[in-house]
Amino acid sequence: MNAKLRKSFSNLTTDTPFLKIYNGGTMSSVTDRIPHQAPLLGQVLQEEQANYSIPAAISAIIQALATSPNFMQHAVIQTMLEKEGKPVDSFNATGDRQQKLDLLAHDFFVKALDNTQEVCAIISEEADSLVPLTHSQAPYIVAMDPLDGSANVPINGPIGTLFSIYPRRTAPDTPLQEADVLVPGHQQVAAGYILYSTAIVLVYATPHRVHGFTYDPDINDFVLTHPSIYMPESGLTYALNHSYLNNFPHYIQNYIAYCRRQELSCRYTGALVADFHRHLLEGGIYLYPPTLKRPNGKLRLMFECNVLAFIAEQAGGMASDGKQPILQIMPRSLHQCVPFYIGSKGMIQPLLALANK
Ligand code: AFP
Repeated sequence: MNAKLRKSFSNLTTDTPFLKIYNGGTMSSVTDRIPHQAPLLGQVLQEEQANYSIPAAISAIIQALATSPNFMQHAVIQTMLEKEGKPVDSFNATGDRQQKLDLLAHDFFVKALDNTQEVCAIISEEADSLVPLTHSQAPYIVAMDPLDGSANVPINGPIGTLFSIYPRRTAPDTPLQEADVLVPGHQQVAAGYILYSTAIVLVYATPHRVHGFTYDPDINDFVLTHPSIYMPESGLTYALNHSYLNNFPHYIQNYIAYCRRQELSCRYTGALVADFHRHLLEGGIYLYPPTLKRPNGKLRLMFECNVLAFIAEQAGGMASDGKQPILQIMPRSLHQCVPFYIGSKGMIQPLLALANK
């Protein structure tokens, strides 16, 4: 520890606020490192419970999902060490090649959520149908994409996990059916994502606020680094796969021409979570339009679009399929895909004006 920092620590007493943040941390463990002034995930969730009546079960579910950093980092590293980053011969319900890591991540989250005893079933991008959990009477259903951007794993690019929490609509003693979870995204009570990149970040939204946290490996916890996020009205980047440009509808081609005239930068990582995170913080727009090969686009309404649309709307942004707000779409099937446009209001609105001309 440098002399200046040591001096500032010598003035500390056990009543100093940041020491209390460590709940049980000792003087010796905290003096080994620069202190956080900011609260931890559990504390923020507790505050949401107290001030906004967010049910304790929602906190428990988010905290269970937040246990993934160690697992995910080890699983990715192990995959690379064992040269198992290459795809295996298995496909999920929408025909994407599944990597071993996709399935490991799915299993990890199923166990973590089952342990909360608050979730009666999961729907997952990696499972063809509803996955019932042990506590069949529990009040919530979680929709998730356990591993977004799996094609980035072999090149050590960013990857993510997306999740939505829905209240169970049917009586606890009735058997749950797939139709029970096919509800529009505005019925989510919370949604979020974890972005695994050089640092690991967790963002969650409730109907009240959107908060961002950064994982601190020294304390194995998430620290509040981005309180009450508001998505800027506009930004300097757009994200889409340019190689399909000639296959996009004309209004999309016109919109991209407009972006290029404004000299906006194109930034596309191959992981929706990473592209969205940039736009959430700095403004921008992400587009996955219909193509000839994929007339409904590639992204799944229940596992990707609804999650991010909920976060975007709570943060002042917008999400649409070109015709209606994403959160209003009544899903027809678990793995339904929809065209997807999401980002800053000031960038989505001109796109919708072109779409509806
Ligand atoms: P994978 O999880 O199969 O890698 O797909 C990632 C994704 O769903 C989304 O995160 C990307 O933005 C998008 O697909 C990339 O798709 P294209 O390769 O068709 O551009």
